[in-house]
Amino acid sequence: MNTKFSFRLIATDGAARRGEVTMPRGTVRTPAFMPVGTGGTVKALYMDQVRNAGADIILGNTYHLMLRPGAERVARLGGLHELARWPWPILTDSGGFQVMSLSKLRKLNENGVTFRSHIDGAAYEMTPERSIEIQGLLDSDIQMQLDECTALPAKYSEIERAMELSLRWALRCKAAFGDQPGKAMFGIVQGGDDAKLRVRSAQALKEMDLKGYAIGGLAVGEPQAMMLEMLEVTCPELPVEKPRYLMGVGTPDDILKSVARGVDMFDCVMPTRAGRHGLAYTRRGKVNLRNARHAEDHRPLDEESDCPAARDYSRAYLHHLVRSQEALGAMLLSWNNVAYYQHLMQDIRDSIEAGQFNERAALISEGWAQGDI
Ligand code: PRF
Repeated sequence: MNTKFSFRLIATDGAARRGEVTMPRGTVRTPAFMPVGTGGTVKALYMDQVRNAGADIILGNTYHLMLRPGAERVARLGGLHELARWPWPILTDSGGFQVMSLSKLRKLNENGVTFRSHIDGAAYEMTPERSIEIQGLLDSDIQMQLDECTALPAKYSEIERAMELSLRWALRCKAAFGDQPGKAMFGIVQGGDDAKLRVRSAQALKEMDLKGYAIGGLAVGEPQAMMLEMLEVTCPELPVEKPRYLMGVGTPDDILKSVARGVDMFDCVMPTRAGRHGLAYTRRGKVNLRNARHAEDHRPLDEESDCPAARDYSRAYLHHLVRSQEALGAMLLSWNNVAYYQHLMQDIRDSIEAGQFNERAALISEGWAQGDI
């Protein structure tokens, strides 16, 4: 068994990278997409569906789990893997981003952030040290530093302040994490839409010699072209021998274009959230199952898929389930979408190994452009 956290590059094609992140609980094939399991569940799915769809790792959230059921309670229950019946790797976000987007009455200072729970209004304090402590109680394999993510557009001075604060918090998180060979703590590059700040952040984090690097503060209101420009300035500053994770991204198109610029890992609520809202991802683009045109359509979403949700149920039935707000509608569409994203990643990995990434990416985009008939 592998006792150490490690990353190895298997192949590159232009800036696109095919690699492997290995840790005691398993190996993550990159480029990887991590389904989001916010509160200890990938919503509407059994863990064996998530695993069989091809996921090597899922994401959990410090913020949600500290509020409910509580980090110490998760630890007493044997940790998040045991509780949720997912024995493979788990990455946890640090909480800062969710505090800023979900909680009430938050106050941020040098030491951390105080806030009230969005569930019952109870007061909490989150510091870099407490975030790492919680992620340890959850027994997370890849832990994230506490950071401050600035929503865009924002003033330069505000972006700079949050980026510098995030660097100081990275140092505190590194110290709190200490030496845990089987696990990793990733730093998070911030710097908004400013190239100079992005470079400063990436270089300072590289100096800290962390086991991996996330790119945060993107997909927060800026156009896709700006996000891609920021990846183009950030990725070359990061060490080639460490994994790179673009947080909270994205659409299949965002993923293709980010892989082309050197990103290795992604997470997004998109496949599961879209599934709960009646939207299906397919090779021919997004399909809205609410639409009346599906009411008597016998065809499945994708007869060639190996996912039963895509292959074995008619669009007419899915339409009926979505319109009647049946739980099974959300379950089948989430399943289809998680499988679609995992197939996309497998396709990307294979094409990088074959030295055909650009050609394959163009074909995949052409498929979406054809549209669903
Ligand atoms: N920081 C953290 N989590 C995140 C982000 C960030 O900047 C984003 C931004 N897309 C998503 N999730 N800690």
